[in-house]
Amino acid sequence: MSVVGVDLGALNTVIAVARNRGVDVITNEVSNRATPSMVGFGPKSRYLGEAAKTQEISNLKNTVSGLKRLAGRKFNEPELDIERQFISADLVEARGGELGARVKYLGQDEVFTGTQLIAMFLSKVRQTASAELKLPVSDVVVSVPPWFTDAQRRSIMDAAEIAGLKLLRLMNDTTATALGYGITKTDLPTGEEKPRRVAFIDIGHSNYTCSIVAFKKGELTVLSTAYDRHFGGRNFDKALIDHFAKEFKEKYKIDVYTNPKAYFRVAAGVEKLKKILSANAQSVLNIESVMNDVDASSTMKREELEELVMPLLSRVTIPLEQALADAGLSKSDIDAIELVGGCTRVPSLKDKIAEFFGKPLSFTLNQDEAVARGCAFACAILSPVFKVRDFSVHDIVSYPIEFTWEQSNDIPDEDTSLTVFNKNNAVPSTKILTFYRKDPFDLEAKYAEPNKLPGVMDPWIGRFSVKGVKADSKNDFMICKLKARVNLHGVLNVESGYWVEEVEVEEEIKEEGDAMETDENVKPKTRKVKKQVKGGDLPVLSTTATIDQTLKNIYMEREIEMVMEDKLVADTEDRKNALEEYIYELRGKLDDLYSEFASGDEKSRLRSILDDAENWLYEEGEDTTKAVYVSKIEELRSYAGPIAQRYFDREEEKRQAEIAKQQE
Ligand code: ATP
Ligand code: K
Ligand code: MG
Repeated sequence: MSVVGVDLGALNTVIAVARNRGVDVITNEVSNRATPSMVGFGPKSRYLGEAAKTQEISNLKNTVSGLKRLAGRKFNEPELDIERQFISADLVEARGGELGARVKYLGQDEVFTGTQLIAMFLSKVRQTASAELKLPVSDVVVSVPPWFTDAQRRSIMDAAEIAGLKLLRLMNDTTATALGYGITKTDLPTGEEKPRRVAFIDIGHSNYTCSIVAFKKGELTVLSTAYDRHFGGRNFDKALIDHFAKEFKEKYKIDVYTNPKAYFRVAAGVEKLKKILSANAQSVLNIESVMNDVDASSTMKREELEELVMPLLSRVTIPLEQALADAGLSKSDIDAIELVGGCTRVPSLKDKIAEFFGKPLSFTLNQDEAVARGCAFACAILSPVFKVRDFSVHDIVSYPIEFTWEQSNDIPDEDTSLTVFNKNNAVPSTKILTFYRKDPFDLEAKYAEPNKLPGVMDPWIGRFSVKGVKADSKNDFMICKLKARVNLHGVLNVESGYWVEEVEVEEEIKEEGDAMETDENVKPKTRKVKKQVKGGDLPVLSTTATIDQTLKNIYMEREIEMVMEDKLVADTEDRKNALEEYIYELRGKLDDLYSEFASGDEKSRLRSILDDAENWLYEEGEDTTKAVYVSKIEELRSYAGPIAQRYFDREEEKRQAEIAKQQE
């Protein structure tokens, strides 16, 4: 069994595996250590990961990037207009008001939900990992931003299931980074020593997170997490695109906003420019024939870039201040500041963060791979097949969770809501809720402070119907206990319910000081106390953002079907290439290896058969089925057969002669 960690980034996804000697990042089919987080659709198959990136510019409308930003979103959320600036496919309303993308797939318009699109990508991740490991892959830990809500987390969980993965844990990005940091350190404080407090800062393509984490030997505790959900490399890119679009309008009289292809070429160009400006004071932007046959070019100095992103740079310290305040710490309490994420290579960001803390920054972790590595460690800890030093991870709840219910007619002064998990409550965490009821009842869970959620969102988390509740024989209330748990994934469930009875029991009174006395003639003193003993279970029916199983099964079958379609297209392409290769190979052999075994007539006949086959391949045979290519190869083989046989017979003769000679 394999142990895999996945950093599902807005731009790039990194896959790490735990092996006996440690954690390694694996490479994909084109030997890259990160795979573009995107999916594309074509007339015959899907394009996943690298393939999606390759055809992106020629297939913008049918390519969906920034996948994780779609997780668990509703179509009517106003903030999605921000995502639309970065995603070229049409974002539309899908089943049940969910956000989806409309694409042309197999010649037809189709809407896939965000969850389905993420599932397609995770399915590719599974294939990449199992190709590399030469093992089926199922157990994974996947990272998410800590600000993900219950619905967003459930979307990733459903997507993983649709993709055929067993998700052992959804892990917050910075917590994964912290785990990777802590588990490899041998000098963490022990016992009464003051814990080591580290600020982990991750600035990626789309978002910025700062977590303050306390380490002791064998454990980490997240003290606080603060974030800016719209702060990352893509915001730098956008500022640059806007700048050059304006410049090109004046200089070349072209408007790249009106031409999606031109826009995306500028986008690709400025990302490169931005990276160069992290290491150089100045650079050039050259885009050949960007539109209307204009070759656009320009230059930029690092200071100009910094000027353009001033609105962003001025926000850099906000999450840092927030994280310190939530942790109740001051800058001087922080022992180290660890930076990860591609965007932390930007010098002005580094400077501002270092200036804020008044101390040098650390880059001891691999900036691009730390999250995936942390996830792989988490997977190893949770996997039964792997032995790894145990390391406890205490994470926190990002938004307060409240339960509400209808007032019982029998209890007029009962409250009807309770905040059960506060912000910064530990994760995982279980709380027992007690209700006095004579009838079945419903609970509803929601986020208590909707204005703190990532954008304008429905704060609803779930509805839990408690069944089997009734009054007892004396028409007294049933005492109902419900187990509410924020689990390892950071999602809320009412995991079980039961009712209890109050019974009177005799309890021994332990008097102080007499623990050592054993006078058998003195009866121990007792008193009567009320105790609650479990009576029986109460079934709980949950409705949450998780897709219901019937629909999930449909999605799963569909995903398998699409994987088969993709595979068939890939196999067909493979056989077509094999046919082409065979034609060239046979031609070559006719000139050398087989030359003395065929008559002039035979050769010219076979050559003309090969020419016909080649012409066929570029005409009717350009686009046909796998079976046709396979039979074409067989056909050519049969023509070449007699010649090849003569060659092999001669080779065999030679071999026998050799053996005979040795035995002499
Ligand atoms: P997110 O964490 O937001 O989901 P991600 O994990 O995919 O996104 P990363 O891989 O951490 O993001 O970072 C990618 C971003 O970092 C891109 O915007 C990329 O252009 C930027 N980046 C990478 N290298 C550099 C560099 N040398 N200078 C500036 N920016 C860089
Ligand atoms: K990443
Ligand atoms: Mg990231």
